[in-house]
Amino acid sequence: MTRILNLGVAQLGPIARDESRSSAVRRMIELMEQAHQQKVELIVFPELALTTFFPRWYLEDPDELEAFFETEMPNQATQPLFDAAARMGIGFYLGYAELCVENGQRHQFNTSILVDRSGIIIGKYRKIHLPGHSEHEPERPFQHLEKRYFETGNLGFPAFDAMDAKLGMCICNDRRWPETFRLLGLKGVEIVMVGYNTPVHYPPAPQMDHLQDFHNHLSLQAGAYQNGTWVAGAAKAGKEEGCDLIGGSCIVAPSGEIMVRCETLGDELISWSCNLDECREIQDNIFNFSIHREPQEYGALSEVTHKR
Ligand code: CDT
Repeated sequence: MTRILNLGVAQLGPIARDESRSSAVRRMIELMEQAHQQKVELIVFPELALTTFFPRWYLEDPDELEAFFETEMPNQATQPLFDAAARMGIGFYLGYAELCVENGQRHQFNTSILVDRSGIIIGKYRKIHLPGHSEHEPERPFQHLEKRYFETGNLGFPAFDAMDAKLGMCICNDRRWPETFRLLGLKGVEIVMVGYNTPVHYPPAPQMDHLQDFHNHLSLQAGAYQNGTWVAGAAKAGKEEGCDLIGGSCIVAPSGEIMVRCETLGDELISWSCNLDECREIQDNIFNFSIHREPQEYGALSEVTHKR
């Protein structure tokens, strides 16, 4: 029997610095209710979806920084989202800033979780490709301090068997790296979920600003096609604290075609009935890895030193 999964992407408009998590969660539940009307089974929310994109500021006060992190999940503010998901029977991907203690060490990660249709966390991913810089660069109109505030993820690129599908996650900048999609592709993923916050203005190379939407879709579409997987990209979009973020949230088919995309820069839901068996049309043919890959020639890809 054909395997169809009704997939939703819930784009969020800006979240102000003083907007509470409860308010962001209320907005997400509204989108989840719309998704329920459309019989969505799995919904993708953005990266760092509970707060404003705080890496745009150099925060010297540790308490001020820590206030953007979650120390447990679910917690008081997010429990209503988990309850709504269980009530409606919708699984979800959610991005947030994670502060945890592992083996006696304190860690900060840019994290996403996968929650099943009964409201239970069944998967976690910690962002591996952290963009930006680690020191204050006051000459920039805004900072991108992910390298200062987060550690490189330590969970690899896991794939999860859930909802009768093979599911993978990545976060924002990860989507620009073919290695991300290929590592998930090697595990046979059928849907890759990715949340993002992408400023229109890229201070180190502003000549690229007009290409931000194009590069977003180029990356998502290439990742989908080259691995024969559905891809769902969820933006936090619009003018957030004076910084313009791209939208363009979309669902891409294994063929690389965008099947549906958001048209606004605000809270907006899109959905698509994804035929998971379409993955095989690519995975069994043009990108049949076991027949056509030549990994003995790819050694340099895993060497640690890069020279230009
Ligand atoms: N959040 C995130 O990873 N954003 C980056 C911005 C460009 S690099 C400063 C992205 O890849 O979209």
